[in-house]
Amino acid sequence: MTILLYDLVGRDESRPFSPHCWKATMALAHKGLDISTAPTRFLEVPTIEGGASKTVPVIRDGDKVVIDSFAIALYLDEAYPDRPTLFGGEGGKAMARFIERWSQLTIHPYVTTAAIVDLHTMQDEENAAYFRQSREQRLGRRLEDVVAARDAGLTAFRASLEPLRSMLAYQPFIGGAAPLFADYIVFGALQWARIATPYQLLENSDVVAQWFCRCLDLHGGLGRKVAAAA
Ligand SMILES: N[C@@H](CCC(=O)N[C@@H](CS)C(=O)NCC(=O)O)C(=O)O
Repeated sequence: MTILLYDLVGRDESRPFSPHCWKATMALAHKGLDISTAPTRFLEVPTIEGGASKTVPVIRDGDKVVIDSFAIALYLDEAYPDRPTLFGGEGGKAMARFIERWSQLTIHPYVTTAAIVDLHTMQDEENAAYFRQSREQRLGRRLEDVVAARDAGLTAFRASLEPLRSMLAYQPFIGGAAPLFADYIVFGALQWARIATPYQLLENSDVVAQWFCRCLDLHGGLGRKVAAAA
């Protein structure tokens, strides 16, 4: 059976950009499950599945609707135990939660700083107005004032990735020899940046950039199906 993924898009349906939806996309591919996607714009999110969620990703698998990227990965491992694991067991689930919090609190704020104006530009008129209003309220500043800080923050952002960078001296993926959901969590954050903005967050020589390229190659180059922002 095909699993339906509600995937966040802007004006261009072929450029899904949400970090959390990318986590779900990679998790579904890791499991080798067939999917169809429902391109969803910000203002459509509250209407999907009868108003089941305020955010995407949301999946429908037969009768089952699952909300939240982490919950989706947990569900997929439980519902499809014969497919490749996303967590490698209970300890893996707990540690993936640490990676999720680290990514959300360390990587997401800087991607927001770097890409917020480009993310606004990706939306159609109605959704751009919603995006500006909701984000300016959340951030307490105009989008243009947020992005003005990106050059000043770049060195500190790159330094903040040192735990990941130094780990990559031991193993090619966060999951070890092969990727797990923890890899897709961090991948989602950097893929969000890659699709939204041409601003270069990582130097090409950075081992984190090399790990990210390995993730782009996974599952038949799924991540590369959307070109980097130019
Ligand atoms: N914890 C949730 C977060 C999902 C989330 O924040 N999704 C954003 C898109 S990246 C969203 O749907 N936002 C709706 C809005 O801002 O109106 C998850 O991991 O799925």
